[in-house]
Amino acid sequence: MKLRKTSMIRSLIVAASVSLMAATGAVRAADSTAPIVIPIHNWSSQIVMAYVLGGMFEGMGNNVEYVPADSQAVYESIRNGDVTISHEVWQSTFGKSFYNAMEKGGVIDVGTHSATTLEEMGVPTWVIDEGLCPGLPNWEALKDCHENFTTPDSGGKGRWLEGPQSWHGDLMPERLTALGLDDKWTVKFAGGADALWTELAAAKKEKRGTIVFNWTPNFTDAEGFTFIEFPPYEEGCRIADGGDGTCGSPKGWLKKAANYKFPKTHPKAYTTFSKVDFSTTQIGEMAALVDIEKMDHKDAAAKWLADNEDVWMPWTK
Ligand code: TMO
Repeated sequence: MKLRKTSMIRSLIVAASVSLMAATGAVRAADSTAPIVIPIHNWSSQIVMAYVLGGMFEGMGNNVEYVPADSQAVYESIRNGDVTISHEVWQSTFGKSFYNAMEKGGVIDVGTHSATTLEEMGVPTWVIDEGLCPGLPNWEALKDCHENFTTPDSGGKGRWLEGPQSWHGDLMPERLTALGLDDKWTVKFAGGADALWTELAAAKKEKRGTIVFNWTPNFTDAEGFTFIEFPPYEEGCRIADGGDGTCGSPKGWLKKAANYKFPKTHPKAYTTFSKVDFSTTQIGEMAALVDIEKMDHKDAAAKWLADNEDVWMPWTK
């Protein structure tokens, strides 16, 4: 009886000290001095947020490296450890690459921002107010208004100005064909996001119709931009996923991803990254600092960090 009690107490003590060691181990573990590699893509909020997160990590004593990266191929780079994180995984455009990399192993889901997303063709709202395509935002209105959207390079068809082809490949040309609109409309790809904003400004000045690819959260939320409503998105509806390709984009999520070793190599930075959660307004602000205020991305990030300590400081604790 006595012996039994002693051994019970002993095993309790062992259990307690093991969990104490685990707890202090977790608290004491220092982040590796190896750099946290943050990708830089080709739209403003992503670049500003890269420097916002980098600034937070550096403030915690981490080393940070920024690498320009293709926004689709980056998930393979995260998987093999060349890149550490992705802080703006947009469902419509990158969901497939993200899940493909996760399935191969090496990429983890680090949570979802509060902001919900939409990446879709649309018009500045004044185009609707001016009656340049009666019936918008319903897509069927496009059957009857292409003459108001022709450009010198569009061969008499209405033009959709898509983002860079690196974002969606042939998603939009395939959709035009699937909807039976390709005899009246054609897709041109912008060289970069700036070309979309230049087009919005030019069309407004010339009071001509324009249809461009855009997304929310973005700086354009504040000015009034209306996304076209296509047949609803369903899993597998795109040509690339075996569907008929008529569907629009999902009202989607915005996630964070990381290499699976990040929680081990940089436990503090990982914990901070897991708490990072931006709203539609905050992401729109980051884009606006560059695309409206014309600030350099790094200066915009420094300003955002200075103005929003109450938002991000608690994440680093
Ligand atoms: C990924 N993007 C925000 C450009 O659609």
